[in-house]
Amino acid sequence: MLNHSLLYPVNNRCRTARTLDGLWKFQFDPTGCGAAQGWQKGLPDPISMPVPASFSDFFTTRAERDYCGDFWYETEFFVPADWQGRVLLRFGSITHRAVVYCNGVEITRHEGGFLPVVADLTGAAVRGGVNRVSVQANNELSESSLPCGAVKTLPNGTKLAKPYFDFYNYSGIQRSVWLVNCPAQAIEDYSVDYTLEGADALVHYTVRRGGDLPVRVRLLDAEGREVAAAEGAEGTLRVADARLWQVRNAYLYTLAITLGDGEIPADEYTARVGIRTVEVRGTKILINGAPVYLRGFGKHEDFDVLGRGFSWAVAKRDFECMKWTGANCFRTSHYPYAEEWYQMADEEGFLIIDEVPAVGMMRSTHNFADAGMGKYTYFFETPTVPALLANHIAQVEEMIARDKNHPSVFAWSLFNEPETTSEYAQKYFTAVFEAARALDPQHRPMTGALEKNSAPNKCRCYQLCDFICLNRYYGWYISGAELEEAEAKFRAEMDQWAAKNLNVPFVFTEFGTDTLPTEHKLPSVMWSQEYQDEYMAMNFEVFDSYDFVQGELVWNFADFQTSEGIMRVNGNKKGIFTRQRQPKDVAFTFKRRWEALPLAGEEK
Ligand code: GCB
Repeated sequence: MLNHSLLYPVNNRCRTARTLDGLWKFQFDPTGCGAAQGWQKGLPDPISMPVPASFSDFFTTRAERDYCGDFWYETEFFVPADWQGRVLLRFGSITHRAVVYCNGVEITRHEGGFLPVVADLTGAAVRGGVNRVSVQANNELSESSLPCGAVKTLPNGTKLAKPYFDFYNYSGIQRSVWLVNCPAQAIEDYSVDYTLEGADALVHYTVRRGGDLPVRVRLLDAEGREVAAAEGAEGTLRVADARLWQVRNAYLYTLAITLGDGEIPADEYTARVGIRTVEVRGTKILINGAPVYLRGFGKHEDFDVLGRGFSWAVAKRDFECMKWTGANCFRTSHYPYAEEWYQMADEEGFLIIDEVPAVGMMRSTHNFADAGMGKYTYFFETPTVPALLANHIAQVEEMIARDKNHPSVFAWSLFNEPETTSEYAQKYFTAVFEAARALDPQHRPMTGALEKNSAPNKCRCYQLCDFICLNRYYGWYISGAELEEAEAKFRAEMDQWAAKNLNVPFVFTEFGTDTLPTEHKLPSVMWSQEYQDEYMAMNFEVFDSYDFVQGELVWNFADFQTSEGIMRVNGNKKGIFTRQRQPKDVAFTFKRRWEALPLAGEEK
């Protein structure tokens, strides 16, 4: 189990959190000599670099934009003399791995670019003085890293990232950095789980704390009125006439946890929680006992200039666009997003399939096309697998620890499009699912997104999933431009799934066509807006023919940046919106369809 706290920073009587976002110092370290040369004591020749942001798209040369290897960030911060207890630095993420130093001393190391890095500076930071934090980061990909890929080294020594996945290898400090002061004996973590009893709700909670100070838990309604309270590190709150967190109609309570029994607590943590239950029963996905048909998007954290850098403004626009289409769900393809996305989803009543960065588990830079054509790369038959598995499970653990209390998160996705047809893959994913199932206090459904080669008669991993997620491109990668043939093949596959009588829900987690907003053609051709529309019409017909299909998350919400190649025109253009978040024609088709579907609580 994680022995440090991933709690999102808050300010209150016992805690202070200040963001260190702004302009940091930055330097590439192509030969990896920085640590040996003492760069942790001050960068020799830095430039300035905004945080949070990916470094890539600020630069005007290819060498800098596509840089692969070690790179350093550095900034200074003041720690007040009166800060008692612990001093922490919390990075929302550092892509893909990092060593954090404070005043030249190594504090922590972290593997994985999409989950928080917490450095405990208590022993190293000078109180009442200015301190230096240095971050030695690295963005290389390998077959034991998540996401998976390789590094190509050119004859002159330059390294290039070769992702086995279809998004740009954006890197840097892409999420906010917080300087946190909290008590020495602090609230480290909490979990909530719910059961409904008629109009009442039971909130089962546990609090993990340092030391053994008494715990008090209160639940406040949206007006700040106390509706339930309990003592103890574990217990149950009974909420009479509970207002539930409903899909697209969210209601949030505040959970207030305190330590100690004095007038002023020894520690205090407050969080917004939503009371709701999740269940898969037969072919239905139930929220608060009522079936919900998922409609929405696979997304990316991706925007002009910022790369994968978090921006409240972009997130706000994305939610407004999603609401406008009538969506109720998105998948955090292909990695856990910045926590602020989940906070907004909690407020807006969106459902999230939260995905670990297990993508590229197939040895191909074109795997999005190769996989569907049946290419097989023996990915899980290699010696790197034990290291990959350990890393995979560690990231599942961190993701669940970080996101488990968000009402928006209703399911975990533990992979995207790996090879799943061998006994090796089956063994690998059995271990991942077993580990994951032991971690979630709410026992939410677990799943993963399966590509075309994971066919009903070949796939050995769908059996692990509580609902089955299919990424299917009939009419694009398969029989592109031949929609009749594509539909026949699509139905043939769906008939095979139907014949299995699995009695579980199916959700399409990807389907789509690359579409240029400039292209119109009558009759349609691939890449034109008209083709995107016709393709969707065919897909909708197929979805609607199988009653076990309980959701459609189109690929992708918006156009996004990828590596270069003959398959991509300055990025992937399967967006329903452009990269600037303006609708393509097909967005109106989705709006019409989705607004006509019941939002939640009714069958389609
Ligand atoms: C897929 C992948 C996704 C790609 C998409 C595509 O199957 O999961 O990452 O971007 O196809 O557009 O090819």
